[in-house]
Amino acid sequence: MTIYALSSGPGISGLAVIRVSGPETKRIIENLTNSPPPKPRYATLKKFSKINTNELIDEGILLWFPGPQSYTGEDMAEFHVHGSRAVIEAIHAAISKIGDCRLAEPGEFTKIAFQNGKINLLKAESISDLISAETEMQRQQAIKIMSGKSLEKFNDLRNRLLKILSNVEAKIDFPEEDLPDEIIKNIKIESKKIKEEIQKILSDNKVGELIREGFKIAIVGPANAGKSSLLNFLSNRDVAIVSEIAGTTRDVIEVHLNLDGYPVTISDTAGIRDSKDEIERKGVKLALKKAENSDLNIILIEPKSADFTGFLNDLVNEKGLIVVNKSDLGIEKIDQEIKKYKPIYLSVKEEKNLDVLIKAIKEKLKKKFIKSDDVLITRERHRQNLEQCVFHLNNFEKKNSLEEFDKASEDLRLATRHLGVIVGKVDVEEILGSIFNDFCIGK
Ligand SMILES: Nc1nc2c(ncn2[C@@H]2O[C@H](COP(=O)(O)OP(=O)(O)OP(=O)(O)O)[C@@H](O)[C@H]2O)c(=O)[nH]1
Ligand SMILES: [Mg+2]
Repeated sequence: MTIYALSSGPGISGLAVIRVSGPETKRIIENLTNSPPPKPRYATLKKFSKINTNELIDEGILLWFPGPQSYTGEDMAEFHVHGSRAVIEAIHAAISKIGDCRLAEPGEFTKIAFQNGKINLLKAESISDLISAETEMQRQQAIKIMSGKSLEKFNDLRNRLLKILSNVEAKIDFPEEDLPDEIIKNIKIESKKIKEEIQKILSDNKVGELIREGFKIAIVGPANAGKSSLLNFLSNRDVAIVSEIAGTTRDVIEVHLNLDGYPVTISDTAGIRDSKDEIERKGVKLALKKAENSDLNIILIEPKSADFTGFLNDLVNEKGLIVVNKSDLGIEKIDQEIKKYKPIYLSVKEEKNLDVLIKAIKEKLKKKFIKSDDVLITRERHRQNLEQCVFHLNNFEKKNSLEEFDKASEDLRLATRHLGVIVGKVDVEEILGSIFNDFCIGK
């Protein structure tokens, strides 16, 4: 099957790139250009016409990549045309008329590249991360992983485990031959060393995942405190409805921001109060869930609703930043209890002290994003497999290797397998779906 898709972004643009991969690529080129494929990997100006009628669609650049020297390893072509919807649709329609061609699924080009051994799984993931990078930090991380930084490490650990495994299996295959004590001792030392290296990789405060997914900030607090006003200010546009009616926001509204290079996701949430309205009650539930799963909570209150009993009390912890909005209305009446927390006094309306709030947020970010060149984990998937690997190595250590060689080798095999899953060296069909579905079409 040959696949095709728009690889450049949607919407009107100067140029659009339509990518094709598969055995029919050559025929597509011949049919659309009425000529044989141009010199491989050379940009060639061509006229693209409708099939059968020969009516000109557009003029543009054609690139022909005969397999296996292509991104996917199959025959591939790129049509660079003018970026209007009509041109793109006409090219798509022309290609679709050729048998055995269909629109690509999200991430399918990269999936084929992986299946054809052109790239490993870590590289595939980092390509996806690079495509969706919104900040410099995210770009740097993606390119680091892409260039093989973590692949090398995981491969090295895996190869060392395989070596131990082969020693243990030799003992099973030739039980009458005694393994020298030296080797048995070394097996234990080396497996412990590997385990400790993995544990070190795991103790990274999840910085890699934080950079990839963005630092999660939730704005929570009582109804009408000015949460949506604050989100609008921070994102510099009107994303959320602001009104004097308490209970305006129901759904969680999320905005991705680049805060001095730090990737953050800010969520505005429903004001927390007892409500008879079922929809509002659902919104409050979502708000509390957001607060629970966030990295930082801006607890926004206003002077008159500064009551720290109930839910607010639960939110005051080390990831909570207490902020009193509407300070323009006077802060004299504020409770001593609240003053104790040294809140930030804000006025979104008069744009007062917002710089103090931003500075406080950045302080928190700095602590979390302690720059570490050792970060190798960027996804939960990597973490889980490494944890599983440690689990099996622990089991291995507990076994008396002299008497339980069979079971011990199974522990090692499982530990090795988990490292293999990270880089894609085992049967990974079941995890492929979840990885490549994150891509957009055309990648
Ligand atoms: N005086 C004053 N009014 C403000 C300030 N910030 C917001 N407001 C007003 O407070 C009202 C509520 O603002 P919102 O941003 O909708 O409040 P909210 O916390 O999102 O409210 P819910 O979504 O209902 O929970 C609006 O009328 C705002 O204009 C401020 O700093 N000072
Ligand atoms: Mg609101």
